[in-house]
Amino acid sequence: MKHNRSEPVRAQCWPALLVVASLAGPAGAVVVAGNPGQNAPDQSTAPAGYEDAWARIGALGGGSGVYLGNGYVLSARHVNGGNSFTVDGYTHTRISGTSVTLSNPEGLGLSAETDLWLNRYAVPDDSPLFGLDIMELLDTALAAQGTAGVIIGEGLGQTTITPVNVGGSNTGYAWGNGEQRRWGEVFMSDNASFDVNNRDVIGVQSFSFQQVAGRGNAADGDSGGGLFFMGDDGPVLGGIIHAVTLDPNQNDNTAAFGNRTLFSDLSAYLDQINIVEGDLTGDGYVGVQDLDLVLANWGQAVQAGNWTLGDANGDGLVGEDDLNAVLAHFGEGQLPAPSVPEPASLTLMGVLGAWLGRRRGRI
Ligand SMILES: [Ca+2]
Ligand SMILES: [Ca+2]
Repeated sequence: MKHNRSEPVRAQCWPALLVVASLAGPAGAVVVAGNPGQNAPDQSTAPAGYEDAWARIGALGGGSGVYLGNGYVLSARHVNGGNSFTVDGYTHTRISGTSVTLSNPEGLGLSAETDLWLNRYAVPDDSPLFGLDIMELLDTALAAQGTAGVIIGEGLGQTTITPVNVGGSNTGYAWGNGEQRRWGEVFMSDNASFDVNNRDVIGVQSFSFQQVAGRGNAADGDSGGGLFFMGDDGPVLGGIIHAVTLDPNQNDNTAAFGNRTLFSDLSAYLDQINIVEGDLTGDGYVGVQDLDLVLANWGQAVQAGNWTLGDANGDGLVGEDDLNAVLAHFGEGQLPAPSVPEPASLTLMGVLGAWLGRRRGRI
């Protein structure tokens, strides 16, 4: 899939405001603003048109996650945990050995790992996620999105629905209790790279949290939640929530007007995420085994969304669309580790590299 990516720009001039470590604390859902003199809207049901995005958000570790399809959930690495992914009270169990921390592109001076995390979960046919197709990803840079986006996270709500003084000269909202899914409207600002626990993220920040009804900002526990935009065929996922900025005098556990939310720009990581479309076997690699699954069930009507029977797109039929899903990403992902022996010398490494090059091209 084609994508454009701007060079990362360091978050500038607000290191004192940049709070990233605090997100390991208690969970909190998106904080929503109201107009002056008015209560904040509830926004704990799906926004119109974004029902498909809403249905994919759940609780994962100390934060949130977005279901991408084929059992895969994308989240922020720093939320940790992740043995389960819970949506609408339904708990999905992680499949052993399917946890992958995504990498940054080489040559940009960034850390090897980024704060993005793919885990794969069993999705039985009584799960609310069963049969959902592959989430469409935005393939252009986030900063180019001048239009409103929607953030959705799962955690604790805000204690007040009217603004309170949360420190300094700012007003905003105090975080509260009561786990729920919530959404808020955001607008994108400049490209910015930031780091969370020393993992660099190519990303962007929102600038839009003001006293305007419906505007949202992330809170503790929203890390790993999604940033969505409206595409031609429904919502598309553009980023993941990682961190927020805080003002120096701001009280703990609050969201103040002017705070920002920091997102990864998934267009920089598309080639690592797109494997979820064609990796039917769940080994993090799209290859001949996945092709075999489609061919073995070719033309069959199967349980809709059962990727283990070759139905990658969840329409209940194994056919051309599923084949195309595999071929479009053939060779992407990381080859399963056991097939790569440890090289004993540089010479052997060169020989091995040549062999691997052929091998990658062939399967
Ligand atoms: Ca595979
Ligand atoms: Ca299909």
